[in-house]
Amino acid sequence: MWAGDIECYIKRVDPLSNSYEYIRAQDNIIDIRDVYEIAKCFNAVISDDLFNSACDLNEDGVINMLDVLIVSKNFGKSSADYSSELTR
Ligand SMILES: [Ca+2]
Ligand SMILES: [Ca+2]
Repeated sequence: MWAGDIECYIKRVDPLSNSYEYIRAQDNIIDIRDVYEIAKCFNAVISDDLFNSACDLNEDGVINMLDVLIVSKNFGKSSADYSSELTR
């Protein structure tokens, strides 16, 4: 998947029972939910309880603007965009 698709809570609907649950997963699209995951642990360093390694996209041990930039670079992309990128 594109860098920036962070594991977050997504709604999974069961059409048979018409019920839903929230599961923690990557949804294969870079959107506002991925930005939100970074916002929740913004400025955290690797020794902090708040630190989420999934949000440290450049793996430098701190969640900051550099990680946000990686998300913004791929913002709006989904797995369906792979083929169009490859043919450019
Ligand atoms: Ca996502
Ligand atoms: Ca980082």
